[in-house]
Amino acid sequence: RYPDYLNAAVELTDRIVEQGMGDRIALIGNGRQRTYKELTDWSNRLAHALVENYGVKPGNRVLIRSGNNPALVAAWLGATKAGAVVVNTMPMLRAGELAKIIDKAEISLALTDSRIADELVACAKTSKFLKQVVNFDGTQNHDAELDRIALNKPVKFDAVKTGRDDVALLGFTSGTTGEPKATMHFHRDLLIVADGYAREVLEVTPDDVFVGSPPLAFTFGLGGLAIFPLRFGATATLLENAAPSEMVRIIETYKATICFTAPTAYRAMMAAMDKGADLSSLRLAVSAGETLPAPVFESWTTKTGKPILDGIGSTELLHIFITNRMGSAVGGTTGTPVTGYQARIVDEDMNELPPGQVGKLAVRGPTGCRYLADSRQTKYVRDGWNITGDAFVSDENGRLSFVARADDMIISAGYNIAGPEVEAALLGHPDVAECAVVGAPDEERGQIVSAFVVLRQGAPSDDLEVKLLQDHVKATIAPYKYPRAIAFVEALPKTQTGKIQRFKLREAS
Ligand code: 3SK
Repeated sequence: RYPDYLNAAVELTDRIVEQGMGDRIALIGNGRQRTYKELTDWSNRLAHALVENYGVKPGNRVLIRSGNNPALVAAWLGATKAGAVVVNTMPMLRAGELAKIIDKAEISLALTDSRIADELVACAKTSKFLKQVVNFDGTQNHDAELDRIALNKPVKFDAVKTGRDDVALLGFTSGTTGEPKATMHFHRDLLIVADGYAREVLEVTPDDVFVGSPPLAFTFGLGGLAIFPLRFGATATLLENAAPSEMVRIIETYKATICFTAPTAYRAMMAAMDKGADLSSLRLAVSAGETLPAPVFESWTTKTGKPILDGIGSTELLHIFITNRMGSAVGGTTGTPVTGYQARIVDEDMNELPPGQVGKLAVRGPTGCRYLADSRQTKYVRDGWNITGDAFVSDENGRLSFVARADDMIISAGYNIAGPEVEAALLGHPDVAECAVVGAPDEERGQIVSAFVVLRQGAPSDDLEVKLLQDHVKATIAPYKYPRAIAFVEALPKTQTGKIQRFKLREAS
């Protein structure tokens, strides 16, 4: 239902202005607000600069490096209008990690927030592909090279007439091996996730104000904090430091209505509510990236009267493809497929398993999965189905529940134990702030359940507390699942997207 030719960036800016919404606020960040008209003009000027001064041609891959700020969004839209294939990268990546992405995507031009240019400059010295590193000012307080050049360009730009199936974005995923895979997304994919999930499930309107923590370099953040608001003429608030306290401040200041973040942040926001924070403007809370423990879902629902919508997506499929919905959300479940997507629970031979049986989640839908030049395509995509690394189970009504990352199943004395189930039980104890459970090698049992626990302030970290938590788990779920080892830690290791790095804990066990 999309025309043969479309440029997604035009649909997210110029088209909104054409619809009479030019004066509405598109972006808030770094102390400034930008209307749709301003964002449209800004991205058009940048597109001129990229084509005329840096020689960008349709199909060229352009890397962007920045934290979440309006300048990143403008650069992404400008490069997309110029017909480039954009690779958004996490601001924390080091030169070695960037070099792998640059090589894989054959990137010749990189645009960077001037505050974090060094690692790219280092890459350019040795890269066989990267020839130009161009600075922009992420703070919008002073000019960097790209800003100065763009300032004198016209505000109208004839966007490159890209085909709807031309690649617009490469999403990088590092997986567990550290060897990055790039997934290709077409111009139409960027609109499908908005017209599907955001329209159908979130029912976004121009009056919505989005807030959240995921980096725009992660497609969860790009969707939730840029594509979804811009598709509907709504407002995105962007935070370079999206600590829960900052999100609370933004919600209170701008009366944000939709929040995208991970379970840990929802717990911290509930603690802020206990101290008087007013989050009543939120009409929707979305959680993904980590499975949402049922106790967090229950407490949030009790406190706010609204559910957290847990969902699962992937960089491969661009955004959320299975989700709970308002009015029917059930804690501890992930929900049902978004319209247009199909999900199956399969065994190793791709046979579909009946309800109640745990297997691997396979998904297919209009937005993926297409790896760029990667022999792993045949391993991860079979008959059009993307085999995820997640163990899931479905009930008789087709409602799907996450069981564990395939790697997070613990086999102890012949029992199959899902780490996340033990985590959910531990999180039900009031002394536990956060936890992660892994299998640790054990001579007698093969593996034992080993828990790493961050305690709430004031809880004692002694043998009695270990016994208390073990007894709590035994009283909550089948006793054989209790953690035989418990270590109290200050913090859990996490990726930049907030996922707990259980492999690091496994190494430490
Ligand atoms: O569930 C996830 O981790 C995810 C990944 C990419 C895009 C969207 C989501 C929710």
